[in-house]
Amino acid sequence: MSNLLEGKSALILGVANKWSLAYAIAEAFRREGACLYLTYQGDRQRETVETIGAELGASRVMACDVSKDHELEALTQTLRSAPGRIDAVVHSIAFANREDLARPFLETSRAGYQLANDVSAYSLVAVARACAPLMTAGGSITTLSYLGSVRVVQNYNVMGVAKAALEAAMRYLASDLGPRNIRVNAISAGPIKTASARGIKDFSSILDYVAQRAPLRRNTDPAEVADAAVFLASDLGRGVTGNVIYVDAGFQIMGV
Ligand code: IMJ
Repeated sequence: MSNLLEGKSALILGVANKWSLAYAIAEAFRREGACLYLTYQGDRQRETVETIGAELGASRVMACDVSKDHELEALTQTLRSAPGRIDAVVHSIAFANREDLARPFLETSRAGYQLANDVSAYSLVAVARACAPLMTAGGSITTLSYLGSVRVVQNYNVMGVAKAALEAAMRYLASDLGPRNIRVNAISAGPIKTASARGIKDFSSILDYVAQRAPLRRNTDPAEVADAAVFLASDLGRGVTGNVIYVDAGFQIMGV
């Protein structure tokens, strides 16, 4: 594999550190010849992502908090001046209050529900609207989801509901943007030890449970998720839109 993304410009939102799925995706996109545009959220992440961007040979690293409309408008303006055209967008962003991932879902507050849905689901709509005008040659928007959107997963709670909204938003966006030859898909990754999984109760036992039962009898590697993202962003994925692709060692198909 090489040069599948030659001549393409890719915007990747959600690199926080080297364990981020967005990082693995950025690495794979670079390997395939894409020009990278990375965003980070807030000053705390700035240095880390700038260092990562420099190591990967990213063309640009920008601040963007997807919960702020004016920051997305500024992102559009910045990208309009260079590179001018975007071919691929990767949305790898989620957030819920930690307490909402620990208590019963029944206890979710209105504010906690709204926060999770705003940052984790609505942000895809906002990002798509900000980027679509720059995707003048068509292109691909890919978001990251998780099985908790369609099954009950212990402790996933409000994030599961937000991922269900994210997957539905992905389908409506695919319908709206299809006529412009912009494809929109989700990758539903198996559980992976990223910063987003750190401190989640019993995460290691979830990893063991999945590895024992998945058809491939192992967990998911970030590089496998990244290669699926390459496929979707590349011309190989030209007929695929509105889909949730499971990159999960097959776990999702299993019943008893
Ligand atoms: C997260 C919580 C509970 C169970 C979980 C996860 N499982 C997996 C995850 C089984 C795989 C990770 N995941 C898929 C996520 O979408 C995580 C989102 C997340 C994580 C945190 C932790 C720190 C925090 N807020 C968060 N918001 C969203 O404060």
